[in-house]
Amino acid sequence: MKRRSLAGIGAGAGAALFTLSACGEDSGGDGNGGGGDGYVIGFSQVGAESAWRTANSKSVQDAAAADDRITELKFDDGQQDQEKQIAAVRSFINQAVDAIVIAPVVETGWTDVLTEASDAGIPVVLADRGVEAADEDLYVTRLGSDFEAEGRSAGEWAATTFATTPDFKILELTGTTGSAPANDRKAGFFAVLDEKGVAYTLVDSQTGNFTAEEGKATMETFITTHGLDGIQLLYAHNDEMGLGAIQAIEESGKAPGTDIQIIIVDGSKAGFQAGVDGKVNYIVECNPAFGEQLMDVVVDVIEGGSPEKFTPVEEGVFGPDQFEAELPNRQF
Ligand code: GYE
Repeated sequence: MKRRSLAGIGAGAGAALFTLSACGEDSGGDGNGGGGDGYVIGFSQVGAESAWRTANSKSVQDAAAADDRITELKFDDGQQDQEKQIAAVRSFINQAVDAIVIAPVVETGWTDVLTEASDAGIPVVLADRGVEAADEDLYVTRLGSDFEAEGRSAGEWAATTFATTPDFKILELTGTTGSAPANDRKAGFFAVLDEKGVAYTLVDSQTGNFTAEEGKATMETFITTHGLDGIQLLYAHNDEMGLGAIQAIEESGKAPGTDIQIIIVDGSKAGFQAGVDGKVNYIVECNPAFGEQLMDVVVDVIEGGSPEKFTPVEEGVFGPDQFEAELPNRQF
């Protein structure tokens, strides 16, 4: 493994003291985990809960394998369990990796382990999800989506679509409780409705933990509790929960996309197919394919760079008239 000369945390003084010999001879190692002399990175991933996540893991692993600057990416699947993620990060610290990448399942509860990484002089880069603002000094940068902007895009479409439906009724399937995308997709969505002065009622909002199974189960509870008559919109924070809910709606005898309109976030192949089938009405894209960009950020940080605190990945939005043309372009 390549050794950093000093316990810098990427930016600032540690960066300035990084010695050239550490990278001069080493860059251009054989990569691919083949025992070369490049960097060793630990990556604590959230889990494998969605097509988005699987595509994201593949993007990061493929990018690391193809990158001559990286000798090894130690990959740990946290199975949506913060304790498992913390244990993985501690193990990376013990192995004295060159940098740690974390996709934190929830926003809170990271202070101790981030402090341990900082004390060990190992820079931490957040990928995808963020942590609470109080811990901002304990990581170098976050590369991922602007989840609030995603929520705002969904809110813009809802405000326009239901502009002339007085007091329209909403059901919300939220992502993992306490996760950055669940918090921010909700906040952005309702901020837009409130700013625009649209009259709505949030009939119910419960988590589906970003999975199809839990999305379906929560939708079944919504249907039992409230029925679907008079409800105009389901806002699902990801594709899987939306797809699970579609099943529950169909099993109850209603037509998803028609009897109740549906917004999903991610834009997987399956999500777009549901759009082409008329079961989804609006898709907010969330882009998981940032592996190469992540490798550049991580190497930059190891070598003492001080990137912006947040780098957003590019994403778009899609309405019904774009679903069919876009489906073949989807990568996950
Ligand atoms: O939208 C969802 C996944 O954190 C952006 O996590 C990610 C979200 C994504 O489970 O499908």
